[in-house]
Order: sequence, then C-alpha cells, then structure tokens
Amino acid sequence: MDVLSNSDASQNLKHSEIESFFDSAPQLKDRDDIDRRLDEFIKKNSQSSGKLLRVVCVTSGGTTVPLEKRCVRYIDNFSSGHRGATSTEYLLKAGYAVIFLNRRGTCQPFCTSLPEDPLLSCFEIDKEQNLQVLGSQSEAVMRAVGEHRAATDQGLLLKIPFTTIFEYLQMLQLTAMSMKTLGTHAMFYLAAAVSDFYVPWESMVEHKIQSAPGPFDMRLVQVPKMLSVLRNYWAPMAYCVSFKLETDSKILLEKAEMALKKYEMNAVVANELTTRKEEVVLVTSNERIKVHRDNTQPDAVVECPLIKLLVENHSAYISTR
Ligand code: 9Z3
Repeated sequence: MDVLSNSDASQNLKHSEIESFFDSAPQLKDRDDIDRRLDEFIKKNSQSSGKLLRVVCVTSGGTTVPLEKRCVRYIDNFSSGHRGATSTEYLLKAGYAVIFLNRRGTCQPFCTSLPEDPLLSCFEIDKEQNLQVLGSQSEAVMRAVGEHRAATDQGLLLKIPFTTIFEYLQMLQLTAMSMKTLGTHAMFYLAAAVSDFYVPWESMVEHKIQSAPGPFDMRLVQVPKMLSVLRNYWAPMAYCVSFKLETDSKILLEKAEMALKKYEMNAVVANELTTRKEEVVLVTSNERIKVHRDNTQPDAVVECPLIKLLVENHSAYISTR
C-alpha cells in the first residue's frame, strides 16, 4: 500500500479536483478554432530574424457562474475590464504581442477613452446623408481606430472572449499550453476577476429555476486554484503576474505575499477596490513597490508606470535564466 505524506495527499486531492473540473465542464464549442488561432499567433510572434520575441497573455474582466445549464441566471462580479484593456495598450507599446483573454462585453484595448456608446455619440449624419465623426470626438476616434488597426494588421493582438468560469479556465489552459514553447519569454498578466465559487456542471439543474415560496438553498463549491497548475505544469518557465483584490486594506499586502509564495508567482499586484485606479502595490520576493497614477496629468493611468516596472522585471528574469 502506498503511504502518502500529508502534502502528497493534499496535492493529489487538488489534482483530482482540477481533473474533475475539466472533465465535467461543458466543452468549448470553438475549441479547435481557438487552438488553431493560438498556434498561428505564437508561431508568428515567437521569433523574428532569430531573435526571441515576447508574448503576454492578459486576462481581463470577470467570469460568470451559471446557475442553470440552460442559463437564465448567473452570478457575476464588478470587474469592468479597464485594467486589462489599458494594460494591453501599454504592453503592445512595450513590444509585446498580446493574447487578450477577455470577458465578452467588457472594456476593449484602445476604447477606454471613448464614450460608453461610441457609435451613437461619436458620429453624426450630415446633410448629404454621409456618416461623419463629430469634430469634438475626432481625435479620440482616430487614435482608437488607428492604434487598434495597427496592432491587428501587424498580427500583434489576438482577442479571445469568454463568459463563464468554465470557458475561462479551459481557454487559459489552451493559451498557457500553446505558450509553453516560449519559455521565459512568455508572460501571464492575470487581471481577470475569477469566481471563487461555482456550481459544478454535473450538479447543476437543466432548466430555469422556478420561483417558490420560502428561501432557496444552493450549494457552491470552491473553484480549484489554477495558479499552481499554471506555474507547475502549463507554463513552468513563464513570468507570472497575478492580482490580489481586497476591500479591507489591512489584509491586502499580507494576502498578496501569501499568494506570491503559495503559487510561486513572480509578482503579485495588490489593489484595493476603491483606489484601484489610483494606486497599486507591486509585491515581489524582495520588495513592495507602491505604484501611483501621475496626478499631474489628467489622462494618466496607473497601468503606465505599472507596466514599465513589470517589463523591466521580466527583462531581468529572462537574463537571469
Ligand atoms: C484585479 O485585482 C484587477 O485589478 C481588478 C481590475 C479586477 C480589480 P477593473 O476590471 O478592475 O479595471 O474594473 N484582478 C484580480 C482579482 C482576483 O480575482 N484575484 C484573485 C483573488 O484576489 C486571484 S486570481 O483571490
């Protein structure tokens, strides 16, 4: 009989939780197509004239937890996708090719400074029935369209949308496995707000939950933590940045440190809900750096200095390996 140590036993338990999550999750409808696009993207962006290039997977927005298989209701979270979209712009500027794994309908790169309904608020129809950009919006529209077009025409931006926690984790796995060949030149920037609890597919009801008098009980189970699988199996050499969000600033840094060690991340970005656009703390094994938005510039964003620091840290990581 095999005798397992406590840590072996808990490791096995985690593995079986992860296996059962993937085995029972509904298969991605467009899995082959995503796989093909990822492969082409990585092939194209992994080297140029013999020089290794850098590719980053940015995850963005929140995952949903469906409550019914024929989903009418689901649990969601607040994430707007602003962090992921803005960071993507700065990572592209820094020379990375970006796989943007994003929640459908959330903020998109190059669109964050446009009004919420750009089609209706940035355009008008003139007397000759031609569609025109409104003068006041033309600079913002030109910049957004031009920069987005440049990134896509050069094949530097691949967008993959998800909605549910099932889609997200399967897509993250596909992405990570296809980035494995990039070794240390791969970066993961995990800004998506991933659900902590979910209803396993096999225990989910098929049809819309009916209203009934009295309270309704539902059992949610913990989503298996994929960060350690990412680090140890999917992309072991990659530079991994995860995010820690708290609403209580007193526990934030301690939790970020714990995540750094437990999941062997290269860096954890600690942020608090209400101040997340003003300030974050970059936690690494040897330092905690406060990163602020430049308050003297009206359009400045905290992602600008944050990405600069991370790119430097990634360069140092590549050169020491
Ligand atoms: C973050 O902490 C992101 O910075 C935000 C960005 C979601 C706060 P917005 O999308 O907000 O710009 O509106 N993301 C990670 C949140 C998360 O789920 N972290 C997990 C945790 O805290 C670890 S993977 O346990």
